[in-house]
Amino acid sequence: MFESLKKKFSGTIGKISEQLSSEEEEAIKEKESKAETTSIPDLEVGKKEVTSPKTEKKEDKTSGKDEEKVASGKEKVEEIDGEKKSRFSFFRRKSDTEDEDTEDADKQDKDDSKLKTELSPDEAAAVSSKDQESDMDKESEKEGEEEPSGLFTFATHKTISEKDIDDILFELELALLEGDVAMEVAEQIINSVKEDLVGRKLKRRGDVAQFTREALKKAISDILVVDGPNLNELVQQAKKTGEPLKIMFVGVNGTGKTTTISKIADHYVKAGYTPVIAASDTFRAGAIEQISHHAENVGVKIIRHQKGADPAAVAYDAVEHARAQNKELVLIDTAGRMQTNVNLMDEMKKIQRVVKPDLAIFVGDALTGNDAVEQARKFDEAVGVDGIILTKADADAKGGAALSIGHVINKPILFLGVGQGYGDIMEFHPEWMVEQVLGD
Ligand SMILES: Nc1nc2c(ncn2[C@@H]2O[C@H](COP(=O)(O)OP(=O)(O)OP(=O)(O)O)[C@@H](O)[C@H]2O)c(=O)[nH]1
Ligand SMILES: [Mg+2]
Repeated sequence: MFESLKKKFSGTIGKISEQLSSEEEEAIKEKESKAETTSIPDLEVGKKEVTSPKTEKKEDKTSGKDEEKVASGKEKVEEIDGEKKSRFSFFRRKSDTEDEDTEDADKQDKDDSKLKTELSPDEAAAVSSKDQESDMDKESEKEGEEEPSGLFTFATHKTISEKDIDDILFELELALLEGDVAMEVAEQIINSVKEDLVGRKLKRRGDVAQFTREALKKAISDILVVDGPNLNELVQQAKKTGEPLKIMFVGVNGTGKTTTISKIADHYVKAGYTPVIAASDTFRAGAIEQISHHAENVGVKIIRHQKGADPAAVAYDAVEHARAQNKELVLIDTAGRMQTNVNLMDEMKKIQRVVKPDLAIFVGDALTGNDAVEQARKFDEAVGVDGIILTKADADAKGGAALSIGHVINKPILFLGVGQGYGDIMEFHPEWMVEQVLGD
């Protein structure tokens, strides 16, 4: 279920991680090359002035060897001629000529400013503050503070910028649209992820993947969590009050209304209730027989009239029956109709006027993606939908409708149909869906 949606999200996590980890790797390499330079013990003290170079032993975790590292004192090498300052060149080899040193210092300055121009203002500020820090007496650094393993200080302060993730999120947006995710939903996901990620500081390896996963989780949860009725509570309440809960199921042809009603009836019979079904699809040939057959299978009473009878009258009789027999639940089947068919939409409104159902549930076929979302919109406009059941989720790899439909009409998905058997229905919980599409 929803495999393709899952692939898209995990692809995005992978791409963002890759994008940023390559920068981390570069920084690590740079640090390692610096470490190599520092492993040459002789420091030039002639022409260059290295002020109070206190050294301490620090174990090199990668090589296992001890190496000398300047831990305090002014680490900056100042040129005698006074023009250049090398910020990152902590050490100088004795054999180096002055020219080479000047060249090195020049290069370092260039690298340094290049580094800054490539950085976002936040990152540049982080580097500048590092510069200042290196000017300060390192004695003031916290003793024994552990550096995150294997990361250069720049990398530990890498801040995610919009530029880092823009292209990847744009790709995700396109992929979501192709996967039948509604435009407004795709946009909201992208904006939310961007807002969450931009400005976050990466401190250790794996942060970026974790942050991206969290940002996606939040974005998807925000989309999926929609307030709505709690069917179980409503049925319980109906039992207490003696007034049956009346639910009308609506949707276009063949989405699974009749099958779903049978599943719901079965579900509540097993939970100790006594539903009754109204065979209000008096329009399609075979519809009354079909639902009668299901009612018999799951052991519930069906109220039926002749084919062509007034669907509202059938529903009315079913409600009367439930009241008389103290049944808690009336499930009203209706004929499938295209949302564009004005007459049939009006007929549905008549049932509503006559019976005043407590809930109108839109039954949509998950496989129809965006169409299901559009249908939901139209049915909501016509009768005011209270909740959604999405069928055939078992065969739906895309997941676009499941992700979008509730958000678009601001009504929750109550159940998912996950097969053709009576037991193939599950309550829908947003956390479950988030786990489906972002779980490991
Ligand atoms: N795989 C799968 N098939 C389903 C599911 N729900 C319904 N179906 C199948 O979809 C087909 C149509 O189901 P119906 O219940 O007749 O659909 P309907 O909306 O009542 O159709 P109309 O009354 O003609 O509008 C049947 O073959 C069902 O078995 C589901 O969750 N998963
Ligand atoms: Mg039907």
